[in-house]
Amino acid sequence: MRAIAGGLPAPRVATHARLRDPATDETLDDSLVLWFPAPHSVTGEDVAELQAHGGRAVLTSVLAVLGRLGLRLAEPGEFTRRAFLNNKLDLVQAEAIGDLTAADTEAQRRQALRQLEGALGELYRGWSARLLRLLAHLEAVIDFPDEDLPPELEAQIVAETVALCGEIQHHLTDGHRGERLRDGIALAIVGPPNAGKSTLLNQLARREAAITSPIAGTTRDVIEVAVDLAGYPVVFADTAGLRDSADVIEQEGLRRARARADTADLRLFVYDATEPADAAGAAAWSATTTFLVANKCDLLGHRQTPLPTGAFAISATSGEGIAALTSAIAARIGADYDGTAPLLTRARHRAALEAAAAALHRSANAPLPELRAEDLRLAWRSLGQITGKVDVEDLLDVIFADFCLGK
Ligand SMILES: Nc1nc2c(ncn2[C@@H]2O[C@H](COP(=O)(O)OP(=O)(O)OP(=O)(O)O)[C@@H](O)[C@H]2O)c(=O)[nH]1
Ligand SMILES: [Mg+2]
Repeated sequence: MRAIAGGLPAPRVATHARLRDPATDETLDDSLVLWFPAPHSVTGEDVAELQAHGGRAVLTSVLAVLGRLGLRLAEPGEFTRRAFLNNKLDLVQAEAIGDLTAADTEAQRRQALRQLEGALGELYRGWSARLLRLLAHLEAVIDFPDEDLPPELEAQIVAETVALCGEIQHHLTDGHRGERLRDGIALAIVGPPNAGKSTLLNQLARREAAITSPIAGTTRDVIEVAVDLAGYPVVFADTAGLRDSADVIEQEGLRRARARADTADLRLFVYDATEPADAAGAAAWSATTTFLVANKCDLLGHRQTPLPTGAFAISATSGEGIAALTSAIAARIGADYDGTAPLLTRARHRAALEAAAAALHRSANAPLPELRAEDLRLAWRSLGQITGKVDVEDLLDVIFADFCLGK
């Protein structure tokens, strides 16, 4: 800071400064500089911030001077890693910063922010603290068998172990909602050939993502489009029209269509409203997660064909009814995914929680206090790995590797 900006500004005050090359005294940029002495900085170390103009020439010359002063570029995620190592945040929060920089939609941003604010870490730390208390009590039972410990203590410890195990298992059976919000909610478009599935996909994607044609059997492969639907990340998958076919390529397309529809979180079953009998095909999937969509309503004219209950009448070519359909999808996703309880967001957390729950279950069923204590210890270590309390050196490289530079 002294070499390039001509001195140290007052701590945490944005200060106007000329950046100069100390070797030639040439002015490189007119900028703002900030000085954050440790420990009150983002990483907990001394941090100098230079706010240079963004042009390539300015940045190249400033970086060249900094390089000559012995500085180097940060590795991906290095600032966050240092902040973690200096106890400025826990691992769950560090991961939230990674998610926040990668968030594409409002729901993803909200989830990452909630995680960064520490709600998820707090939940896990709360469980750790309870576990540690249980462990301490159990150690007391083991180490001081002759002391006057309350006789019901052992039974209480087992009961509390069972309760904790139940809470963790409940958190685990969330239908992977938090992970889905990070990765996108899968929504498959299925139905008979020529029903207008691809036309609907193009409407939802607002671009010509899939080929449409009056020829039945146009779509063969699964075509995916990621869409920001009212703030939720949704991946729509258009699929081949369902019918019996002797064509081997089409058969493979049908296999993929069914597989995708079976594994999707939600489905749109699209049929031609002028062929009301086709609606019956929707019964192959659960009605609670399948929207029934009667397309080509423009062709019904004055014919008053009553629609099945709950069906959405649309015209994928004119766009009629699409807004009502998308808001119904968004409302459905909102009901499923917006909660105040923090959601599990990563497979890494899930694996550690599963290990913890399994150890607690073993502990509650073990015959001897020594065995129960050993499993409590294992459960505690598993929980600690999530927030970074124990044994995470080998995990750090994995976690910080997917960060972008400069974070
Ligand atoms: N009149 C009318 N025609 C439509 C509508 N939606 C789609 N079409 C037409 O129906 C034909 C089939 O549309 P596609 O979107 O290719 O149908 P698909 O369900 O993807 O068909 P496959 O890929 O063969 O399963 C095309 O000629 C579309 O222009 C609609 O709402 N009204
Ligand atoms: Mg198609």
